[in-house]
Amino acid sequence: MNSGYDIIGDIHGCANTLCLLLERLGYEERMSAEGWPLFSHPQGRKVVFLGDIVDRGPRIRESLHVVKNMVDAGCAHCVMGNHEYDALGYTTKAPKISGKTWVREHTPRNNRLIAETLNQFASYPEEWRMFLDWFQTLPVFLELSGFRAVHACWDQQLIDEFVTTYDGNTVDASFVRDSAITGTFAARFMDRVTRGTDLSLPDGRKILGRDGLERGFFRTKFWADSPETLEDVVFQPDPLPEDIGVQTLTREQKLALVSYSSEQIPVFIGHYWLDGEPRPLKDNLACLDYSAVKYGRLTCYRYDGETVLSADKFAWEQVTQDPVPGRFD
Ligand SMILES: [Mn+2]
Repeated sequence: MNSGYDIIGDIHGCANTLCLLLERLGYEERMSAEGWPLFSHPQGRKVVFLGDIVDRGPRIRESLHVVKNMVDAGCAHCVMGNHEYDALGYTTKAPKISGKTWVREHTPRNNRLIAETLNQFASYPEEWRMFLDWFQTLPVFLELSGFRAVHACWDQQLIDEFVTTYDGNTVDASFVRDSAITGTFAARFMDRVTRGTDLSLPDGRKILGRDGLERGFFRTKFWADSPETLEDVVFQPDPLPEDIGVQTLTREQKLALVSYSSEQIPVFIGHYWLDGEPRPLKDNLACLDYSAVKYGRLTCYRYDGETVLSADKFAWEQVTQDPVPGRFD
């Protein structure tokens, strides 16, 4: 008897924190045959992981084992994050016509982003291969009873188009290969659901992100109600320069935005590096990425069928610089 879902945001290798959070939520641990912990809930609650298990953090391999064990045992679902998609792309040869060698090119920037993951798997190549095969099976969007989950953006139009053409919610290897070709449906779809929407900065301007990367675009909300200015749609830790924020959205920009109206069932997303006290962003939308790997909070929403989300249903584990009573050393 399933009695609700605990939806958990981006883990990025914070495996000790993940175990603490699962315990806080009442999950009980036993050992699986392979010696990795398997968490399950005595009342049959299940977890929905919002993707981005890998990259950046200290215990990526351990995080993957904990998450996959739960999924394999039927105790959790996990949707694909942009970092799992990137790992697939990084290890998949691109079609010739794309002009690329790999679906995700091995540029210095991309190399740096995946380095931590490859490092931690350096002595376990067959395990890494196994997890890559597993990433390929992850749903890219998920609709369960009463709510939806996706890593970055629920774009109903693209999702409908996907379901009509491909039937289901997973992508196969050839879809990933096609996504290397600019302008294909596969490219637009993967980018939209795992990375969300963005707009270019006007006049070729660039801003330096908190993560040290320079970008010519900014992330936007897909749930803004009747936005008028760039400031109304920006959604990222780095604010827009003031003179840009006040600019009015053009017709093209408005058309490019995706909307998620208040009448729709609740949707949960990760991806956006929020900070501060977790709370719903709208009655029917919550982001559960509170920057755990940057000493933020590994965050969960305890969902029990409600149509209006509530601030008191968040739970989290604060990540500190002090070593946690670790399961994994
Ligand atoms: Mn992330």
